Amino acid sequence: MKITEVKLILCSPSRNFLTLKIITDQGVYGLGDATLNGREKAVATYLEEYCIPCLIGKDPFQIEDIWHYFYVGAYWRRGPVKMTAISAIDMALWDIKGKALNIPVYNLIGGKSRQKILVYAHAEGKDIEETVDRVGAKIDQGFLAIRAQSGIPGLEDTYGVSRNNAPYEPAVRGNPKESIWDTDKYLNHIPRLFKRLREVYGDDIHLLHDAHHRCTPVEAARLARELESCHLFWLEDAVRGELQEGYRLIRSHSTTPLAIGEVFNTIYDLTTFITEQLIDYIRMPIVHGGGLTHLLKVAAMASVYHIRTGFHGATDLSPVNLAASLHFDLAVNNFGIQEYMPHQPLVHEVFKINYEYRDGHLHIDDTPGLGVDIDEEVAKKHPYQRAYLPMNRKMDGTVFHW
Ligand code: CS2
Ligand code: MG
Repeated sequence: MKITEVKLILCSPSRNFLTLKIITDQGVYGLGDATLNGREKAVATYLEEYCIPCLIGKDPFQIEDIWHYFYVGAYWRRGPVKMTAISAIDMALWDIKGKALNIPVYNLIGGKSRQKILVYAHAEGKDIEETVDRVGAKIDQGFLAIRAQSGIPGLEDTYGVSRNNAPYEPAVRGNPKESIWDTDKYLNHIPRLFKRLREVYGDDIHLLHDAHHRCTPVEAARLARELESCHLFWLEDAVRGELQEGYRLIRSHSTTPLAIGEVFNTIYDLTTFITEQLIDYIRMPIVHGGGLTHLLKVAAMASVYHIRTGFHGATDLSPVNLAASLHFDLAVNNFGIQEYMPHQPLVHEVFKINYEYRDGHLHIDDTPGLGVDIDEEVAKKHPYQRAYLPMNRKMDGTVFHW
């Protein structure tokens, strides 16, 4: 089997997605998610200029060799653009292999370690009481794990909370939206939110929170310690992760489980986190973390240190990534939880999916390969438009983490 054609499908059914399609001489094709929110065309250019010409003529079954060809062969290492391109190629090759062998991808990577995949939903409100109501609504939908984010008194808006109840889609068309941020207001507010949630819903529901990279280590240590009595499933992105050893301080002050990694793209972003057991869950997703090939190695290393997976699964990661994640989640032993933020209905006019939500879990069928498809004609009806993620400024105007 040989690769004869490679296409990029850039579209925007409610938000931008970039999809790679690798076509072979036997008519079998594979799909890979290549979406990097706010930087889609950077990945498209990387693929068009530097990857696609080298893919033509290759045997798509040689997944491991092709991964290293594009990782080592490029000379320049790591980074979200390069690794998203490699991830998309990797996903598409696993899709081809599964289709050619008539096997769902999970059966190519070890088979089922479980029958269904625990997911967590998002619940957010403008204040504590609205967030409490929104968590209750998710419990009514059968979710067993819920991430709670709320507006912060004194701040006009904050990550994770949509305005006027619209579906939360942070990337906005036009220049980056700038918001005002104040960490002190945030740190005073969040413990109140979770103490209230435990008062209302008790201890059984898994509660999660995303600090979204905005604390310093000592601020995160304070927050994690104050949240200990609320027994969170995890506190996510407590501190930005470039300084891995920064998590030693949090770890020394609290037993609140910690998750990180959605902005990471290789194992090298995680080696200290893993070997010093500074975290409990790895969020680095298939679409940005080097594909199934790399994440299998990451999960294997993590398993030695009692660390589980908790893949990123926001709406800016496409249904192709979610399907690939679900195959992975089914198979690996040290699976923790999968983020599930349902895509808008319009997205499913473009992407045909083989998974569904039931009773707090996602279920994927045995369609060979990844099991998803893309309708290129419908995709053409939703052209790409540049969109940026927001950014924050502190009260004094200093640029800060969103
Ligand atoms: C968030 C994301 O889902 C999460 O945990 O951190 O919504 C993140 O803000 C977006 O994926 C950024 O594109
Ligand atoms: Mg996050």
